[in-house]
Amino acid sequence: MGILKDCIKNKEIKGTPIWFMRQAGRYLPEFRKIRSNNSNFINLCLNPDLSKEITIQPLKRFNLDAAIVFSDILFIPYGLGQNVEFEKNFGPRLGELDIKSILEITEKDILNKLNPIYKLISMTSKEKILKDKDLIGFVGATWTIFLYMFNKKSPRKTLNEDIYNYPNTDELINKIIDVQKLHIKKQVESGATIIQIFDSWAGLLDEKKKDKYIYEPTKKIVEFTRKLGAEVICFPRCIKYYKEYCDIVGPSAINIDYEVDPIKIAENINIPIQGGMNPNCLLLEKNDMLKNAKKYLTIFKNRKYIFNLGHGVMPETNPENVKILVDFVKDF
Ligand code: 1CP
Repeated sequence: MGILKDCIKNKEIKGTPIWFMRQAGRYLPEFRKIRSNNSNFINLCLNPDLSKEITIQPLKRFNLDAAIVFSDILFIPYGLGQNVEFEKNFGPRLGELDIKSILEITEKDILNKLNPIYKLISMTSKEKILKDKDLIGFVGATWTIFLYMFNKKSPRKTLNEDIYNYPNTDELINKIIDVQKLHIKKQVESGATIIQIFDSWAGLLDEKKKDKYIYEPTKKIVEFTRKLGAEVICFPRCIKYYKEYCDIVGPSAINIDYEVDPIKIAENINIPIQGGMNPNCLLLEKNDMLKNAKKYLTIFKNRKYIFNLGHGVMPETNPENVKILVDFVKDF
């Protein structure tokens, strides 16, 4: 456990904790090397030796305060028996949504599929490089998982509204919640100290439906996780109701996207804040990048703030810029 968890728990800490979403991945040549020899992304994630190595790669280069488990939110549909593949230049492609077999699948079957992830977490948590640092486990939020399972591919910018008429919505949502809880419990037992909940497509939901699809399920997951003794960071991306979300869902910390005004967030939300800066800033010339970082650090200087981005690191990012940014935040 490290300063990230201390910051979330409102303890006195020195400096600003920092980590990045997608800190492991295609912008790192050492990742591309492993990836080029492992064309099947699912199998790569389910290989604990390789996924452990990828998880700690960014910590070998940069002075980060946490590692995030190298895995994917789509392991929940995968665990439920829906086929999941990642296609080059297309993204995820999911198979038929066979509701009958999904509702019948047992915990034992699910764990048989997901056990390599817990082995990866357990192995990674024992690495020396993580001493006094946090290991972040994660799940996709119920709405985002339901959306991928229904849509069978990335929705990109538009929602297929037929999702609201899916006949087995309640049963499927309850089943997803069961697997989310199981997956979180196993991650925490294996050594994850913090859980992040990614609701990447929260912004696509018709706001009038947020109680059913976002608040009710996410509140359950957050309460469950906090009872396990882990802290929960929620990232409901591109919503316009962050304050109400925090009040109702009750996460330990909230990650903000880059569309929302950080000044308003600082004024209205009292829990620790994470992220915000546009990942494109890492593609700018050094001084412009740091000017943007300074803006976030200044706005949140009297608050518990975890430096991160408003979405994941872009594949085009120069690792040298990441290093400059991390050192700048650490010296600020
Ligand atoms: O090499 C490749 O082609 C695979 C690219 C890749 C990677 C590196 C995918 C495919 N997933 C991941 C890892 C991943 N995914 C992590 C690892 C840890 C880290 O952050 O370093 C995490 C936390 C995720 C979470 C994830 N997967 C999210 C939530 C965060 C977000 O980006 O909004 C989502 C939506 C996914 C689905 C997914 N996985 C991969 C792709 C291409 C997508 C689709 C994104 C989309 O629909 O646009």
